[in-house]
Amino acid sequence: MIKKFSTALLGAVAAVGLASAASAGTLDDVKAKGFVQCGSNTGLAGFAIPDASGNWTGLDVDFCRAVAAAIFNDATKVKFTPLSAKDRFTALQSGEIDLLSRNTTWTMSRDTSLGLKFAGVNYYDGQGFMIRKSLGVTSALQLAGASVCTQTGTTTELNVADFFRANNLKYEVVTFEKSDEVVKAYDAGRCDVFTTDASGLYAERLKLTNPDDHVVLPEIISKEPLGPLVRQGDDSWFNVVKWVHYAMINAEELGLTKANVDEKMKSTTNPEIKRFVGAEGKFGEGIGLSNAWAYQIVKLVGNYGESFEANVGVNTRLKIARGQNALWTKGGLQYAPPIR
Ligand SMILES: N[C@@H](CCC(=O)N[C@@H](CS)C(=O)NCC(=O)O)C(=O)O
Repeated sequence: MIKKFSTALLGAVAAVGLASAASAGTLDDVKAKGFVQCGSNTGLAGFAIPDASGNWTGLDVDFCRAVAAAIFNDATKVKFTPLSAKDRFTALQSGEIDLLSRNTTWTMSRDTSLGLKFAGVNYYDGQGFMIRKSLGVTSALQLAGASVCTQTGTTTELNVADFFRANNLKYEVVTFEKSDEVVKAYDAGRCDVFTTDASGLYAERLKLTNPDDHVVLPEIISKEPLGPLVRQGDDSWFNVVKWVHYAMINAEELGLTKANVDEKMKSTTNPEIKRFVGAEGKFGEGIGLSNAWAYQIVKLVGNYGESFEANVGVNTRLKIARGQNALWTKGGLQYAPPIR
């Protein structure tokens, strides 16, 4: 009994020690250094890509900008660290970045055993297959014996193994560490199939010599909820990141856009909008920010739908429909708890 008690006590002491080591105040650090260090993709059209002068754009980039807008009232206070699939988690664990916003799938093991924590889903995705039209294949179930190109350190690798095993199909996998190597290998005909998240297929297809010679098969073989993540043990920072995501979704639901937020703020009698823009309540102060935090996000970056349409939507080169990423009020999955 005594032994049990002392072990439990030791455990509690250890836990307190661990909590104080891990609860390093990222928000205070970010405020002190004056910018957010955001882990991003090395270059994925529509999601995170730098132009020739080093200006980053994309849905995942906008998320980092929204965090900066909420904290600094300045969406440019972000620095990007391009990370491969393999290196992304270590960069976050080591403190090299403040958050990771890079087409990363929320899975149980990533959420529970890496010392990291997902803050939301900014893109509901699933894994698909692309092949040459000339192969005449119309379903992934006809891929017996195919060679498949994928990237190391991704859920893609794991799902493809599951899919072929579950359907009792033989295949050969060709893995690369860099996404450009995967695309080049597929383009050069080193493999029959290119597989990744459907969003990645839309984006990477643009890099192929003749994009129109390729087709995406109808099967979506997995759930890939993609979202930003932070280190475990820093709940204040987790709350900031999580609520920036929810603010972008709530803004869309409330009809607040970059263009109309100033006017709506003045004319509205809607209490939800008043809370959102900080005219009522102290919601920003509650998470260590100014009460205009959410207004700043919309004014400087836009709502979730605006960011989606500008970066990956039907009028962009990627031409992606809202689908599961529509708001819950429009038949999609994007839903945010209320600000109140
Ligand atoms: N969502 C999957 C796949 C993410 C992933 O890394 N996809 C590749 C292929 S589209 C990519 O973005 N590569 C770009 C890079 O390594 O910078 C995961 O989290 O494992």
